[in-house]
Amino acid sequence: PRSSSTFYERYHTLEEIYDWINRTAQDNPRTVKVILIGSSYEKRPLYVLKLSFNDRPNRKAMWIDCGIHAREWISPAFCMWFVHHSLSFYQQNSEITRILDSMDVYVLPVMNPDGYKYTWTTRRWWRKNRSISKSGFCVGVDLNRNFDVDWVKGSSQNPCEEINCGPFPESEPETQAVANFLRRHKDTVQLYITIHSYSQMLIFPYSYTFDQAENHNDLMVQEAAQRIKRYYRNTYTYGPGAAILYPCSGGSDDWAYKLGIKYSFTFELQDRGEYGFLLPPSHISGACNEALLAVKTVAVKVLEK
Ligand code: ING
Ligand code: ZN
Repeated sequence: PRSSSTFYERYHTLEEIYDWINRTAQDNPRTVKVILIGSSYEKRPLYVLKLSFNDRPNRKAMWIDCGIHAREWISPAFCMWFVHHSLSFYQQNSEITRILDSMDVYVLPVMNPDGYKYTWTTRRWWRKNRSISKSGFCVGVDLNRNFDVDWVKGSSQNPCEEINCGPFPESEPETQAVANFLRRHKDTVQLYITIHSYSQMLIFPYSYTFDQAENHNDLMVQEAAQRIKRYYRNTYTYGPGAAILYPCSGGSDDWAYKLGIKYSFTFELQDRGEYGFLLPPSHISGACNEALLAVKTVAVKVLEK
């Protein structure tokens, strides 16, 4: 058997993640702040950690959200891994130092706390949030179909379905909280990353149309995929969502892009289907390290622009 795993190599309950958020801020009072950006349908807080390593004015910023989809447990685990790595390797690792010296980083570890909780207590395969439809008959909106971009095309208005886009754009409090925060910070946020699983893909706009993004060539992150291949021997595909996955509207990355955040990505972490959403804890470190390499690669690229 393997030697015992660390805190970051395990999956955590929602309560453990909330405790970790508070502890992380308490232990790093000069660099980490907790921002309450809203609350979920069931009134759980949506906390963002702001990492800020100096207070130069007009700093750039990047945003990472995790846990839009409840069953993708590697996603919140990645946000925790990323924060831990940033705090541990600032001034040790050159890339993370460079990034944190020039950018504030906003991290939302669990965008869908109600759904996440539900996967721990009741149904491991739950994807959506937990809002009750008007008819009262079905539960849950797919938050990654609820953003206000070409809303309803390629999704479903049936609340009983897995990819239900909700009754209207931004109908869900979780979507509103994120969209409002990004609207308020769009002048500084230059990079938007949302973490999903699984399939090992680095996706960028557009997903709602086959049109090419105006800075398509800048978004082609072959360098990130190549580095993952070289260091971790794992294959990630990359390209616009509509072309490499499936066309669909209401996604957060397309919405952030159209808001004006010109570097906008959906990263789909491990694996490629062997374990799928049930990625074993022993794979957390590998999955997170390679995703971290991709995040660092695109962040440095944004700084160089
Ligand atoms: N995949 C994403 C989904 O919401 C996606 C793919 C990316 C859709 C970008 C829209 C925009 O279906 C997973 N695994 O959730
Ligand atoms: Zn997802």
